[in-house]
Amino acid sequence: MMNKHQFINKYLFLGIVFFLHPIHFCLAQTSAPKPLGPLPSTNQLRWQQMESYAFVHFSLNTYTDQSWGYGNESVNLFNPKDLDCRQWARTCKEAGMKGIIITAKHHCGFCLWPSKYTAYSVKKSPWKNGNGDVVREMAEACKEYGLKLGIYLSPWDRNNPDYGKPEYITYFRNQLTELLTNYGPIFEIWFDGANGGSGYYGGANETRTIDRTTYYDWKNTYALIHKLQPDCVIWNDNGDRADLRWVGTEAGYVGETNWSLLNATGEVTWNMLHYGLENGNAWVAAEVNTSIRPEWFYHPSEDSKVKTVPQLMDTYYHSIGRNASLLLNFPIMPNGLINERDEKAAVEFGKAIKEAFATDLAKMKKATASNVRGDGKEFGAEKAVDNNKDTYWAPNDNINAASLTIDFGKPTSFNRFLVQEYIPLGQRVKAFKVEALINGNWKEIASATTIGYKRILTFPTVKTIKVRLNITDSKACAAISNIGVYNAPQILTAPSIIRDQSGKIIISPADKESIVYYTLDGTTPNTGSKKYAGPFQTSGKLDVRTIASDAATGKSSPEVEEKFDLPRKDWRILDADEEKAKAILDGDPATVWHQSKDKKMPVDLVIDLGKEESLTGFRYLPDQGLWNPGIITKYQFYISGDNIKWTLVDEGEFSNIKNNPLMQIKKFSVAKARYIKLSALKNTEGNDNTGYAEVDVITN
Ligand code: FUL
Repeated sequence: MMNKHQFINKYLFLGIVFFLHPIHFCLAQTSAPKPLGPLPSTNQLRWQQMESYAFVHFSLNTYTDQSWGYGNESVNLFNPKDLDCRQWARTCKEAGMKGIIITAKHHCGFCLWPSKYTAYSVKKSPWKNGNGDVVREMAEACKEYGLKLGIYLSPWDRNNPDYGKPEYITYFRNQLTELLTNYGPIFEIWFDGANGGSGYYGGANETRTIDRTTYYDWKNTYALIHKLQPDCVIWNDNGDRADLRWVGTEAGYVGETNWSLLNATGEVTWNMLHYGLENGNAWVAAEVNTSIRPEWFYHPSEDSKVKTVPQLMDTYYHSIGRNASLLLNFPIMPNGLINERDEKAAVEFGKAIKEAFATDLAKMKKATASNVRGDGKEFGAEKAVDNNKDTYWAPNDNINAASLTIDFGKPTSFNRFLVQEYIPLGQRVKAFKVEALINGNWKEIASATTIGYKRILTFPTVKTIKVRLNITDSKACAAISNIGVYNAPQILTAPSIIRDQSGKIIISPADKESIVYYTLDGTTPNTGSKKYAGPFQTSGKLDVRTIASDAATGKSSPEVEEKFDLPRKDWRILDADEEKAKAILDGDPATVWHQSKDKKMPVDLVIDLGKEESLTGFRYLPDQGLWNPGIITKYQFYISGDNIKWTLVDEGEFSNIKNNPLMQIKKFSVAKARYIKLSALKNTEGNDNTGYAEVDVITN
């Protein structure tokens, strides 16, 4: 029999032995990696998994062919004869989207719901005799199609007489309350960054300046949202950090390096928006917003400019494939429907995504890793290919470079590599490579920096038995929840078309090996049409349509169409260094001319057309560099017969031109002239720099 002391000693000894036993070490080691840095909230995680959702832009602008309404447009314009929100929802559903954000109120202040607080809404419009509610119909359609509903409520209101005063903030919050209480769950609220400036403001017709970081008192507005809709994520481009961030462009892509981090306070530069901030102290994920057409609102002139499937797939890889979500916009036509071309493109886009990611060649394949955490079971390499987003492969702590090999078991062809971090533990990976085993050697096939929620790399097809994810740098040990390997069908991108100053048409296919066919008579091109054999001379107005075709597969790209007005052969830019200034007539959007900075606004651009023409409008393409200087926002347009006596034929603003530097098309009543003058009154930066990528006229 053991006495009391022997008994205690024995168990103390056994306890120490157990504590020092290797099994116990294993148990300690197999604990999960420690979370690193700022982490996503439950709302941000839920939102991120939605991946793609739609915008619909619909307002009085739809009826005035404008991008931004001034706030004085008549409510009588709003009368969508065939409005069908179910068509919008169906289209988005087929495109694989998970929700729709509706422009309940755009900058003009017109409300798509019968707000109690203003007469500037559907209730005063002829539509359904003032008894309609577009937000309600949208909410019901979303419900029917299993989509979530989001709200765009413009902080800038060009109609409201109180805009700029404290009273407006109460009005804004009252409207927010209506929208967040009467239409069911709202997944996202969108506060546009355009703020203050000229407007109708209840008849004042003036310019009102506000400080968008202080005027709106975001803190209390956020508190209201959290109270009314606790599951709603906030997108805000007005200074105060929200859940989601803009990516600094509306062209449809985020930086290749994309950290879901920013600093909670302080200045946000363009680089921070585009690439995130590696050591930021707040989780602010990226949302890529772009339109299926160049503009946000519907313009009939853009019917031939709907993005093609290859373009939309590029957008997909440059948004969802780069750790962002995709917010794709559909403009609504005056009749209340999405145009059939946009609908078709969206449905084909949905199909193309399904096809590209139909078969995951890595799923359940043999996976091994250079290092596995602890006993190798809980965080083993196989967790990255087990089709379970809640499990992950992780090496030991302090192992910041490690690789994972997938053995297909037989030679396998692929061209897409998808990888996901387990982001509840933070964003950790800084750099990685994808390598294939070719003739016994590891060969790099792609490399990248950040991963985040999802990263997809695209590359020419490779055939191999083994592929390796090689993480070369990580903030702490990686946590990889999923790897997918795919062999997406190749899709041909449409060529681009330009006409130079002399009238030569130049068609450039994206892939030099494809054959280009074109037509000049407005008919649809096919492989029986004229073959492009290099630049060719043209004269007069022209409609060029073209496709690229792959000789080996016989597959063709989507069609692209460009309409050209008169050639600018005899045009001369007056009072300028003509050699340099010619950049604005060469048809090439990439070349640009800036007027010298010593000029004072208004800065004029005077062009001699060589002979009298019958004019009905003009076109201005700003510098295409992102956020480049010299982008004109306010203009006057004059014409003259003799370069002495000038007549003003049009004036106004180029709305939203900084965020979306598209070709600006302005029309006026027909007038004959030999000289034109584009007078810049203001630019995006408030200085005297004026830049032009292209300037053109529209003739009768
Ligand atoms: C921009 C706005 O000014 C545009 O009109 C559009 O609504 C877009 C989504 O955001 O900043």
